[in-house]
Amino acid sequence: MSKVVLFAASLLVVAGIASAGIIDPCGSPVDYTGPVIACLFACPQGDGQTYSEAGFTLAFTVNDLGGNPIPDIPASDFWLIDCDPTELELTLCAGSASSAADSATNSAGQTTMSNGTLNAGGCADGLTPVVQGFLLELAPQCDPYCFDIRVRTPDLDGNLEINLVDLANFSACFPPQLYDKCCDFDCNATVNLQDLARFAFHFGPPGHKCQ
Ligand SMILES: [Ca+2]
Ligand SMILES: [Ca+2]
Repeated sequence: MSKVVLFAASLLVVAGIASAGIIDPCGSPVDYTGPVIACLFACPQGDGQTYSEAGFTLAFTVNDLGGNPIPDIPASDFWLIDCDPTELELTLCAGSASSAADSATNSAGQTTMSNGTLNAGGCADGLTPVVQGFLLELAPQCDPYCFDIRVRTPDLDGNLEINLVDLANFSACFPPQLYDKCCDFDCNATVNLQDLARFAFHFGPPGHKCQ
């Protein structure tokens, strides 16, 4: 073997070591199971719906840049963010601590999100899963996933507390006022007594806040 070939071979070994354990965001598929458009009712206090109560589950397989599964990623290293914060805005309690996977990844690099809640205020029309800061991407085009999960919360101004400002905002979208999708907590295209009941349950004082 020539010196050049040996050098190239050692470079490949080093590159292999360097890529081991580094998440490949485009090589780590996420399977969504649920309705075509899901509706998740969330609250900063964390007493909104679980993902399974909203009818959906996300199943993760996390691989490294060499295509090998990454085990033992802590559940708390998974979270969800707003796909499109330009139109609507979701506010997360303590950022990445606002949501988590059900468990650490297993030996196949797999875990799910189904039992947890999203502890957040504001409003969103889609969610992107994040693992250790990497936005996971749909192959082969490698654009971040944006799952059609509508997030509705009684914290209408997104300051992470349900108070009189939110009551005023909710009153401003309750009939006969104009429809506002962020006040439609069950995403059934109307704001009615069911939505009011949900608002009332989460309304302060003492207020529902991040824990
Ligand atoms: Ca608020
Ligand atoms: Ca409604």
